[in-house]
Amino acid sequence: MFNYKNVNLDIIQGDITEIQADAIVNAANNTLLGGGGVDGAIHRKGGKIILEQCKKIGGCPTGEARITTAGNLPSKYVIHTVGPIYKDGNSGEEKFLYNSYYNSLRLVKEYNLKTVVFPSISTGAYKYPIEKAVKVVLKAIKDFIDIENSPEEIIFVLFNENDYLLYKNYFKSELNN
Ligand code: AR6
Repeated sequence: MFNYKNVNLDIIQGDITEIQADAIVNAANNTLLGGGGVDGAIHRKGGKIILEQCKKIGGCPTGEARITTAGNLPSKYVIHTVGPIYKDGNSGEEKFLYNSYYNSLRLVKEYNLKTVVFPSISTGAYKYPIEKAVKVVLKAIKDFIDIENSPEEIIFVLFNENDYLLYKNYFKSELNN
């Protein structure tokens, strides 16, 4: 467990659909109509109410975020954000990824939520190199905490052991605790 200012930062290895929190974040696509990876798992386990709400929302631009119920999942809400597809690193990917985390946290605050769980957005099907992504992630959440002093806890869930260890090592090297 790490912390930055008053916010607890946890890094765990596992399946995001099994975690109980106020909100889990979905690595969605612009249609918000589902897909593979985290998105597939969330819609499968959450049930069709999530898809129904996503249809009403009608899509989401890259870097933005939208919120729905979590249906049958143990959390209360799903925040759907769309990370960038990684091309060459010079196509605005960093800013889009930063915005995905930052705008998700804005919704967490707007809904008065205390705990939120993030997967590693864009580092699967969207091919963002995770060693680059983790730097953007920590920058975005620190900037948000600096300004908003919220939420109480942010959990990062990594699916495989290499990603988990990479996150842990990076957070350890950047945060003095
Ligand atoms: N729990 C936690 N992490 C997971 C899970 C899970 N159940 N399943 C996969 N991961 P991805 P993206 C990890 O591809 O790169 C979808 O089709 C995975 O190992 O889910 O943002 C959408 O509809 C990887 O490290 O998201 C979009 O079209 C990370 O989650 C597209 O994929 C993200 O992988 C979005 O691609």
